Amino acid sequence: MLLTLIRRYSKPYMPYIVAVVVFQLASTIAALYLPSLNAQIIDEGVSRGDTDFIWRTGSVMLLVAIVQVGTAIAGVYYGSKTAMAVGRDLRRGVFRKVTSFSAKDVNRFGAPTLITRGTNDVQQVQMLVLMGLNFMVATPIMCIGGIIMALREDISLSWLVWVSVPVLFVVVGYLVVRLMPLFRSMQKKIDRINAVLREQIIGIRVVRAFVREPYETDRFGVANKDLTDVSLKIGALFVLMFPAIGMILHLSTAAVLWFGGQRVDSGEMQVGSLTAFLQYLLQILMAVMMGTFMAMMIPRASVCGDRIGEVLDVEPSIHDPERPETPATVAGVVEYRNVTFAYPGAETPVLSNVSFTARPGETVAIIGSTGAGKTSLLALLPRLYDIAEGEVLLDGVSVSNLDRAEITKRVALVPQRPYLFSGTIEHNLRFGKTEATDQELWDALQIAQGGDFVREKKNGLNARIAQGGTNVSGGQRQRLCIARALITKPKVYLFDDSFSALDVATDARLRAALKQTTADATVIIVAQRISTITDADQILVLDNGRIVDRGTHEELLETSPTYQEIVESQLSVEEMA
Ligand code: TTP
Ligand code: MG
Repeated sequence: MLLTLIRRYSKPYMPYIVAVVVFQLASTIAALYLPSLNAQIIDEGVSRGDTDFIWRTGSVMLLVAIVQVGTAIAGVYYGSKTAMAVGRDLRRGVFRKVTSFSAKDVNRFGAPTLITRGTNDVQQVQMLVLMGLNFMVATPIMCIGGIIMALREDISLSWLVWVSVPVLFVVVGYLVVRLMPLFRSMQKKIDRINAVLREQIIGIRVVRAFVREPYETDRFGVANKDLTDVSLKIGALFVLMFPAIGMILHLSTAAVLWFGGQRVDSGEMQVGSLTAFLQYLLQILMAVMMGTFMAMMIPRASVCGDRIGEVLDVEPSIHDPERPETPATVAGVVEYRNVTFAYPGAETPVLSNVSFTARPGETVAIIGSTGAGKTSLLALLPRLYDIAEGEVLLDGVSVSNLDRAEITKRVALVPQRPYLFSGTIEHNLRFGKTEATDQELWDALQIAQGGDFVREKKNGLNARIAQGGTNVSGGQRQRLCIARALITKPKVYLFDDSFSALDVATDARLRAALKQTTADATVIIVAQRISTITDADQILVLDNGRIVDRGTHEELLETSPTYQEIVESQLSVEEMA
């Protein structure tokens, strides 16, 4: 999974990768050459007092050193460029995919983990690509080349290489194996922290209102402690790792000096060879260490790669039809034909056998107790969910055979939980129609009874809106959402309890103004207040996902016990007031 991902996303950067390989190769070979030049200077130059030789070899050495540094820098530069580009593209891939998700797909993962996958997980993969590009070429060459060069300097000390390299490998390998499961669990704990934090920040007002801070603090505390514990365990192993590596390096150095020193004493080896041998041994050990470090990153990054891949591989459960149909008319006739719908994973349907028709110029109202399925019913028209049985038709074509763009052109939904995006009022209003003129915006606001409060704002249309629209009141948010829907001038309006946060007078004014604008449109209103819907052409009484009664206000007053109950309950409330 990780490999497929990396391969797919690094393809456009092949030239960079080739550059990295070339530069790394050059820099490694130069690095391997340096100790041997050094040895020549000491053994052939200094010991013979040959100044000429020292100068000549010295300048070669300087040149090689410059090449080594230059190519190393270039290698790291292109490596970083590639890794960052891969990270950027992966993030973009995850983002694009998630935007194409239906509500069902998002629920399958949950928002927090989608966020972690698009950020932290991508970063882990990016890190591996960076490390991989920086060390992939250098490490094996340094290791093998180092061994060859060391043996060339002195073959009888070679046993030191055969002892120290495996010892280092075993020690670092052991620690890495212990670290891997910890890294894996760390990723889950980060998910958990994100989930808790997100929920608490979004629900902060509720937490305050119910004085749940201590409980929530505890809940976060547990998640935080979990993460801390894992990080501490990882830290403990790292604490072991560095002294262990240091000790092996120092012991090897001591051993080289001890045994090599004896050989120098007996004249079997020259001092320059000894220093060169020492440098090679250290280079080899460093390479082994880096290789193991990298090996350590692979499992963690591959966990992350899998998690990212899971998101990228999702085929969105709702997508545009392959051969979309185009309705003959753009009228806005809505028809539900024997619709039965259940939420994914739910056992019982929330809507059973719902049928009704709403024509242009008509207002259809839906009323029913909470949980009756009103919101669910509206969600089927813009195809937020696909239905199990029956058909939802728009201008005579089933919505599953329409391009979603075609649907949005005709249908505007004012959701029950009005949501605004961070930005300005203007930016939110233009959401459905970017080219709308300022006059259009003001007209829509006027109808939605939001003109006054926007005018009162210091910046008017440019007033800031916080994320989710939390810096305007519930009623103001509803009015802005209504205005946003009006601006698109759709054929079908869906108002899901959109007047609930308005006082009775504003509600009446709004409906009067709406009536003119929506005169030729199809309007489906979900409402709680009977007064909102008395003049509807047709009222559907929804109970437990079924339409139990239908008719006008007057008809229902006579025939529908359920409707009468609702009316009575509201009358008595009003009488009390
Ligand atoms: P809704 O359709 O949301 O009920 P409603 O709009 O009539 O209620 P209210 O007046 O309070 O706005 O929900 C019907 C049932 O569907 C309810 O039992 C909860 C369930 N449901 C889900 O399982 N998932 C969802 O995403 C939604 C919106 C509802
Ligand atoms: Mg609802």
